[in-house]
Amino acid sequence: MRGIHYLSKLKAANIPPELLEKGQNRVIDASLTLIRERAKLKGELLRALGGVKASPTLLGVPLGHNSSFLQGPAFAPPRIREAIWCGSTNSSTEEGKELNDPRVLTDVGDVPVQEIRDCGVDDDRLMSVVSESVKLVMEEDPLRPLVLGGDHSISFPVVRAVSEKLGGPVDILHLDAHPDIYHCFEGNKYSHASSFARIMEGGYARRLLQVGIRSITKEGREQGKRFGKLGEGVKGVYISIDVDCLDPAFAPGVSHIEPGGLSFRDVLNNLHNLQADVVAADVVEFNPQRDTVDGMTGMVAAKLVRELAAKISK
Ligand SMILES: [Mn+2]
Repeated sequence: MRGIHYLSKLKAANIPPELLEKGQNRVIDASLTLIRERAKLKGELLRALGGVKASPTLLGVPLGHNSSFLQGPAFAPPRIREAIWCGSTNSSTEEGKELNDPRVLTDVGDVPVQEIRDCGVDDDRLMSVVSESVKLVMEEDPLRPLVLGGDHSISFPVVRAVSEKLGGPVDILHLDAHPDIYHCFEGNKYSHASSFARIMEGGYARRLLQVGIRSITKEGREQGKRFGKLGEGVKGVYISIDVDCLDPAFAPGVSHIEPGGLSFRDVLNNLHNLQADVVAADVVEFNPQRDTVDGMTGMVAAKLVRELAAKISK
């Protein structure tokens, strides 16, 4: 995607930088306004309905450019929504919650990642916009963010916002084939392979419990190993699910196919057995460009979101 970045190649040195900066600020303000107003409306409705303490709220972050390989996860959020509401299955979760009930699942839309980048906004600022969007959701009791990625780089700005908003670190349950704790990957500190290094060094999480890891280098092993009961003595538990934690037999539509993974039932058992206050969650790395023609991985990602919604809602 070129956008305004392309101006430098056109030698547009005569364009005043303030002109670009002011325009970028307006676009970012407009983007945040739509999320803020939708979150406000959903929060007001849920508080008027009453009897609800935690309502999972979808926030899409269609960002794929921090992938080291393919960028298809940028196209995932609309595919996941489509599969959540696909008529081939009903709207009940496995433990009997009703997704049609706005107390169980609501939505504030997507952070317009491509539109913001198209204006020449860099990643420092873009990541702040993602964090700000998550905070706008959390501003409205009882909404809790259920974030649709996107590649795994989005977990850093999301967890940062959750921790800053709650005023302390969380514990993280991280399901993935990969540890994603490279200090820097290919020179990119925001790489999808470095998100948990940024989270841990920022103090946004106390514990990181990784499940499903099967593609780990020596550096990865050395960066790991610290663990009691998840969520005790912290502000709550954050769940991050990389779809590639699953064996590719269950979820072929991912960028990094890594055989020997978890079954869908293994993942659901992990979720259902977790006894903790889940404050927010994400589902990342679904790549629709690698999915089967019938959209099988989209349905898998959607079911992960549905079951996470059941886990968060109360
Ligand atoms: Mn992964």
